[in-house]
Amino acid sequence: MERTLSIIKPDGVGRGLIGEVIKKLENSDIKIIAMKMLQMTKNQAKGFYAVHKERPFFDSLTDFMTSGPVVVMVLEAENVITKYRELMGATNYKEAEEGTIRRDFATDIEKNVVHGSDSQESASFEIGYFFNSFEIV
Ligand code: 3AN
Repeated sequence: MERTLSIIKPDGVGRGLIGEVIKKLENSDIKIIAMKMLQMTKNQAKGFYAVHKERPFFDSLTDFMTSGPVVVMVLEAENVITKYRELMGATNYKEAEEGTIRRDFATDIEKNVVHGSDSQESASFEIGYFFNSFEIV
Protein backbone atom coordinates (compact mmCIF):
# COMPACT_ATOMS: atom_id res chain seq x y z
CA MET A 1 0.00 0.00 0.00
CA GLU A 2 1.18 3.49 -0.85
CA ARG A 3 0.05 6.93 0.39
CA THR A 4 -0.11 10.33 -1.30
CA LEU A 5 -1.18 13.86 -0.40
CA SER A 6 -4.05 15.47 -2.28
CA ILE A 7 -5.07 19.12 -2.05
CA ILE A 8 -8.31 20.55 -3.40
CA LYS A 9 -6.97 24.02 -4.21
CA PRO A 10 -8.72 27.36 -3.46
CA ASP A 11 -10.34 27.44 -6.93
CA GLY A 12 -11.79 23.96 -6.37
CA VAL A 13 -13.14 24.80 -2.91
CA GLY A 14 -14.42 28.24 -4.03
CA ARG A 15 -16.21 26.85 -7.08
CA GLY A 16 -18.01 24.15 -5.09
CA LEU A 17 -16.00 21.22 -6.44
CA ILE A 18 -15.12 19.42 -3.18
CA GLY A 19 -17.95 16.92 -3.74
CA GLU A 20 -17.02 16.37 -7.41
CA VAL A 21 -13.42 15.54 -6.51
CA ILE A 22 -14.45 13.25 -3.66
CA LYS A 23 -16.99 11.53 -5.90
CA LYS A 24 -14.25 10.66 -8.40
CA LEU A 25 -12.11 9.31 -5.55
CA GLU A 26 -14.97 7.26 -4.11
CA ASN A 27 -15.72 5.85 -7.57
CA SER A 28 -12.14 4.55 -7.73
CA ASP A 29 -10.30 2.12 -5.46
CA ILE A 30 -8.48 5.00 -3.74
CA LYS A 31 -9.32 5.37 -0.02
CA ILE A 32 -9.39 8.69 1.83
CA ILE A 33 -7.62 8.03 5.15
CA ALA A 34 -7.34 11.64 6.46
CA MET A 35 -9.00 14.94 5.54
CA LYS A 36 -9.22 18.54 6.79
CA MET A 37 -9.88 22.10 5.61
CA LEU A 38 -7.41 24.91 6.29
CA GLN A 39 -6.11 28.17 4.84
CA MET A 40 -2.34 28.38 4.39
CA THR A 41 -0.27 31.43 5.22
CA LYS A 42 2.16 32.69 2.58
CA ASN A 43 5.07 31.17 4.54
CA GLN A 44 3.33 27.80 4.82
CA ALA A 45 2.69 27.80 1.06
CA LYS A 46 6.30 28.75 0.34
CA GLY A 47 7.49 25.87 2.54
CA PHE A 48 5.12 23.45 0.87
CA TYR A 49 6.24 24.45 -2.64
CA ALA A 50 9.94 24.92 -1.74
CA VAL A 51 10.96 22.62 -4.63
CA HIS A 52 9.50 25.21 -7.03
CA LYS A 53 11.18 28.25 -5.45
CA GLU A 54 13.29 29.00 -8.54
CA ARG A 55 10.35 28.71 -10.96
CA PRO A 56 8.94 31.94 -12.46
CA PHE A 57 5.43 31.12 -11.22
CA PHE A 58 6.47 30.56 -7.56
CA ASP A 59 5.18 33.88 -6.18
CA SER A 60 1.92 33.73 -8.10
CA LEU A 61 1.41 30.06 -7.14
CA THR A 62 1.96 30.72 -3.43
CA ASP A 63 -0.38 33.76 -3.58
CA PHE A 64 -3.06 31.65 -5.25
CA MET A 65 -2.65 28.77 -2.78
CA THR A 66 -3.21 31.18 0.14
CA SER A 67 -6.16 32.99 -1.46
CA GLY A 68 -8.79 30.80 0.23
CA PRO A 69 -9.34 27.54 2.09
CA VAL A 70 -8.05 24.23 0.75
CA VAL A 71 -9.02 20.64 1.56
CA VAL A 72 -6.03 18.42 2.27
CA MET A 73 -6.38 14.64 2.19
CA VAL A 74 -4.19 11.60 2.61
CA LEU A 75 -5.06 8.96 0.02
CA GLU A 76 -4.16 5.28 0.12
CA ALA A 77 -4.17 2.52 -2.53
CA GLU A 78 -1.72 0.32 -4.35
CA ASN A 79 0.39 2.56 -6.59
CA VAL A 80 -1.68 5.57 -5.49
CA ILE A 81 0.86 8.24 -6.47
CA THR A 82 0.63 7.31 -10.15
CA LYS A 83 -3.05 6.36 -9.91
CA TYR A 84 -4.09 9.70 -8.39
CA ARG A 85 -1.96 11.69 -10.87
CA GLU A 86 -3.78 9.82 -13.65
CA LEU A 87 -7.12 10.74 -12.07
CA MET A 88 -6.03 14.42 -11.77
CA GLY A 89 -4.88 14.67 -15.40
CA ALA A 90 -2.04 16.74 -16.88
CA THR A 91 -0.91 20.00 -15.19
CA ASN A 92 -2.20 21.82 -18.27
CA TYR A 93 -5.92 20.93 -18.32
CA LYS A 94 -5.97 21.32 -22.12
CA GLU A 95 -3.69 18.28 -22.34
CA ALA A 96 -5.56 16.25 -19.69
CA GLU A 97 -7.39 13.04 -20.65
CA GLU A 98 -11.21 12.87 -20.82
CA GLY A 99 -12.79 12.10 -17.45
CA THR A 100 -9.89 13.44 -15.37
CA ILE A 101 -10.48 16.04 -12.65
CA ARG A 102 -8.51 18.75 -14.47
CA ARG A 103 -10.08 18.06 -17.86
CA ASP A 104 -13.56 18.24 -16.33
CA PHE A 105 -13.05 21.20 -14.00
CA ALA A 106 -9.79 23.20 -14.41
CA THR A 107 -9.83 26.63 -16.03
CA ASP A 108 -6.15 27.58 -15.98
CA ILE A 109 -2.66 25.98 -15.77
CA GLU A 110 -2.22 27.45 -12.27
CA LYS A 111 -5.83 27.22 -11.06
CA ASN A 112 -6.03 23.53 -11.79
CA VAL A 113 -8.28 22.39 -8.90
CA VAL A 114 -6.08 19.71 -7.35
CA HIS A 115 -2.57 18.82 -6.27
CA GLY A 116 -1.11 15.34 -5.90
CA SER A 117 2.37 14.32 -4.72
CA ASP A 118 4.69 13.33 -7.57
CA SER A 119 7.00 10.80 -5.84
CA GLN A 120 7.26 8.72 -2.65
CA GLU A 121 9.77 11.21 -1.30
CA SER A 122 7.48 14.22 -1.87
CA ALA A 123 4.46 12.26 -0.57
CA SER A 124 6.13 11.60 2.75
CA PHE A 125 7.27 15.24 3.08
CA GLU A 126 3.84 16.58 2.07
CA ILE A 127 1.80 14.23 4.30
CA GLY A 128 4.02 15.15 7.27
CA TYR A 129 3.61 18.84 6.42
CA PHE A 130 -0.13 18.71 7.18
CA PHE A 131 -0.88 15.62 9.27
CA ASN A 132 0.44 13.85 12.34
CA SER A 133 -0.02 10.11 12.79
CA PHE A 134 -3.09 10.50 15.07
CA GLU A 135 -4.99 12.25 12.26
CA ILE A 136 -4.61 9.39 9.78
CA VAL A 137 -7.19 6.62 10.20
P1 3AN B 1 1.51 19.17 -10.89
O1 3AN B 1 0.60 19.84 -9.90
O2 3AN B 1 0.77 18.69 -12.11
O3 3AN B 1 2.41 18.16 -10.29
P2 3AN B 1 3.86 20.92 -10.96
O4 3AN B 1 4.33 20.22 -9.73
O5 3AN B 1 4.79 21.01 -12.12
O6 3AN B 1 2.48 20.33 -11.47
O7 3AN B 1 3.48 22.41 -10.58
C1 3AN B 1 2.92 22.72 -9.33
C2 3AN B 1 1.81 23.73 -9.53
O8 3AN B 1 2.36 24.91 -10.08
C3 3AN B 1 0.73 23.28 -10.53
N1 3AN B 1 -0.30 22.46 -9.94
C4 3AN B 1 0.20 24.60 -11.02
O9 3AN B 1 -0.75 25.14 -10.10
C5 3AN B 1 1.44 25.49 -10.99
N2 3AN B 1 2.09 25.57 -12.30
C6 3AN B 1 2.80 24.60 -12.92
N3 3AN B 1 3.25 25.01 -14.11
C7 3AN B 1 2.83 26.30 -14.23
C8 3AN B 1 2.99 27.31 -15.22
N4 3AN B 1 3.67 27.07 -16.36
N5 3AN B 1 2.41 28.50 -15.01
C9 3AN B 1 1.73 28.76 -13.87
N6 3AN B 1 1.55 27.85 -12.89
C10 3AN B 1 2.09 26.64 -13.07
